[in-house]
Amino acid sequence: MRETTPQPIYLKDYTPFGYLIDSVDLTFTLSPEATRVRSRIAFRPNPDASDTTFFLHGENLKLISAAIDGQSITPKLTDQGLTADAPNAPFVWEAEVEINPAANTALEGLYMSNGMYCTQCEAEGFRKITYYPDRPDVMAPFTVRIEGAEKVMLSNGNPGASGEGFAEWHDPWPKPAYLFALVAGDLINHPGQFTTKSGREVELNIWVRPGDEGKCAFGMEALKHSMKWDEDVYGREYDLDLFNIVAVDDFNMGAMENKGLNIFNSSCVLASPETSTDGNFERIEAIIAHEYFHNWTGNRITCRDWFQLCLKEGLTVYRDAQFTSDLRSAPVKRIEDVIALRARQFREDNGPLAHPVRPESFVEINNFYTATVYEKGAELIGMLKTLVGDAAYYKSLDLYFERHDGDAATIEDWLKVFEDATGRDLSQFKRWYSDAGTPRLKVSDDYSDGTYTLTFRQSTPPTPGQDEKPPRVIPIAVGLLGPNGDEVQATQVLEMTEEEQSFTFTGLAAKPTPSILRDFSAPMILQRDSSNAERAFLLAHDTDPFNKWEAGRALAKDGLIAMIREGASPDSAYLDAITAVARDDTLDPAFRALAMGLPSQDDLAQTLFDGGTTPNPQAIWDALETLRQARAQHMQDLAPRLYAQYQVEGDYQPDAAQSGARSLANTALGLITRLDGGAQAQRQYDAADNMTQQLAAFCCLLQAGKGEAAIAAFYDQWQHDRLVIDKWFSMQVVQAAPDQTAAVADALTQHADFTMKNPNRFRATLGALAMSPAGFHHASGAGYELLTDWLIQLDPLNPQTTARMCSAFETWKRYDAARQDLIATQLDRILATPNLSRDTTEMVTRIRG
Ligand code: 0A1
Ligand code: ZN
Repeated sequence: MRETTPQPIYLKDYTPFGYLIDSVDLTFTLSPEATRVRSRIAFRPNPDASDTTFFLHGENLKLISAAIDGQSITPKLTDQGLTADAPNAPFVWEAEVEINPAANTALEGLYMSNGMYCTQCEAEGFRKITYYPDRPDVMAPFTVRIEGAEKVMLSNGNPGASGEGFAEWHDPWPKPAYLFALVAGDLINHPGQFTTKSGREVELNIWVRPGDEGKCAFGMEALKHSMKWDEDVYGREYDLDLFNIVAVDDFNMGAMENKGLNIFNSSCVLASPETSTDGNFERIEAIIAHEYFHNWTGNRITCRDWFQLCLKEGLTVYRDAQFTSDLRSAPVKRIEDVIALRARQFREDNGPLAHPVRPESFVEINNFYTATVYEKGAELIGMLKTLVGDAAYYKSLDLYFERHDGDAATIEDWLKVFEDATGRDLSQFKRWYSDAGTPRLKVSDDYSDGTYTLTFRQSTPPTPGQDEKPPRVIPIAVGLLGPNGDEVQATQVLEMTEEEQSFTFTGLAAKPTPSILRDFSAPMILQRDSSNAERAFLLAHDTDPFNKWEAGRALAKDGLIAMIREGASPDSAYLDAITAVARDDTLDPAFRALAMGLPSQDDLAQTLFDGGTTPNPQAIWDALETLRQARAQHMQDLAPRLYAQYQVEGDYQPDAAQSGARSLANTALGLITRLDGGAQAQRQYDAADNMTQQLAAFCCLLQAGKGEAAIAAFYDQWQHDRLVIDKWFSMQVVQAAPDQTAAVADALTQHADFTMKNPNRFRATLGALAMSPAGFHHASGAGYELLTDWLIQLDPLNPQTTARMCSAFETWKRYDAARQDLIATQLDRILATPNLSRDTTEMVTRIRG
């Protein structure tokens, strides 16, 4: 156990820093174990600040020297930084520190990855590089000189002088320290070029380790599309002469938007048809766009403090989703996003880690890069757009960029822009930012004399620290269908502001069927007692693709719940309706594949729990298996036809059309495998010339218990490719039978290629265990114990990744007493670990409750 409890930081305590910075000059002399960092920073008193304490953050730094205005000084040092007496006038701070990148396994600050120097400074990593006011509201232009023997030495902004053993960089745009980046190593660039709409010629590069240069072309095209899209849709142009992307193997997150020098987890940028699936391509395109879009939403306008994280993240996720919708299929993207939102954010919002989109306190900010801040944050932007309308949304965004360019802004600033641009009062909307928890929306209806009335009731369950939740404003998009399936009322956005509110529709010839929360217009749980017949009707006729999909999902879910709770047989209404959708060649194949997907084990567990039933993970798994088998039988004629019809001929393209076809064909392969024991999957595996086909077949073979040869063959073929081998690790765990999951994961941790120093590999193995509910929650408790063993081992090396993975336990209160006891024992074991990191302590303490 830690000696001292880490203290929370509160939003309400914000005060500005006592000094402004006019310029930062840094000189790095690189050496793996003893890098020297010299800083020269021009400070001046901040006229808007009352607290003039001169405090600079700094952690794990060896201070060599410090001076103010050329006079050597001896600052007062603590674990967190230093204080010194500063003049009440402009002054120059100079310091030299030594750091050890090779020993930095936490991957925050300056570290080494495969012999390459790399930085990660968001959120508070810069303080591990040098003494600095490491807070996002302190912005400054940076000039950087890197001295070293590395072939390539990069930093933010535009290049300056360079020569044998040195490279200089200047970033003219004032930025907070979290956007600082430095990369140095033996790298190769894949070059590109973009001309902005006002004629600026921008040099583009993707820098990779030798051997990876063949996997950059797709990322480069995605970058160019992103640059063009941001000009076309938001009027935002790039503002430097150079834009660099670097791929790094050891990275805690997906990617990072450092000004002019984005750093990517290699899994989020490297792509080739042979090694990446269609899903990988789509994700890479979205992440490249996301990081690029941060140049305006995050970098030019940054956050005043870390409580405002959703200001940049919610908006940027929303923008990248718009981009993907424009480039690919909007309905498919929306359905995928809602599946992910429910899986990650609803889960978080309904458990001990629930927090507002804008939290009011934190112990460790790294623990707040969450689905709530990102994904729910993006939903809030979408709701705002729905409420004010498209034209007013873009007008507000123009005002936001005009008013706040160069600022470190707040959610208040953001909402004020919308209020000023539209004349609306958004005080009730602000509750979406301050109140945690997923609201429930109960619906009832009534029809008489041509008038149809929909009555809604909103409520939000209590979350940690928040018992009462006043009603919020909710945009409820509704359409009505007549008895023959025609739409009698096109989509209309109802604005709900009360706890209970009714809306009427007149002039209807017959009682309509409502299609509620179209396009998932608000992140809520809709509670409506609806018949199978109504769901099948909406699945067949709804003109809103999201709600059409949702109807099928609800039908499947109701049937599964009845199977789990009452031992019912697979629902024939579902089987007939879903077969009709699968057969309907007028529908987008990608949509059909999504419609044929089933609710996840975790989604079913949450629904059972909400309905007062303790979920039994094994029973959930059994019901899903039974339904899958029944479906395979029900579609035994259709599946081979779909499989043959949607084989893609010709060159592989990762676009929406081809990937949709492959997705439907591979869904069909899953059905076929249940009847032929894997013969077709083996043929596909043997013939596959791209990773989508190979991995889908591999997955089917593992499911069918016929994976042994493929496991060996896959490894032989791909052992040189770390990203593909990550798939090999995770697929074996995910596809294991529940009573084998922990043993399979355990055995893989003994494999020569397993390393806990690489977050991707760790997640591929132990994250896969945590994401396999029946296996992880197996009654033996072996899954809990194995994960805990490894989290305890990882924590001293990499607290950030350890803490994030503790969320595997966040649903523990749903389960029976025996499982809760087993989990509590493991949580206590983590908490009792000597010198546990602040990150993990905070997470486990919150989960334990
Ligand atoms: N801002 C990045 C995500 C990110 C956050 C923290 C990191 O290290 C602690 C790394 C990346 C994004 O939204 O893409
Ligand atoms: Zn982001």
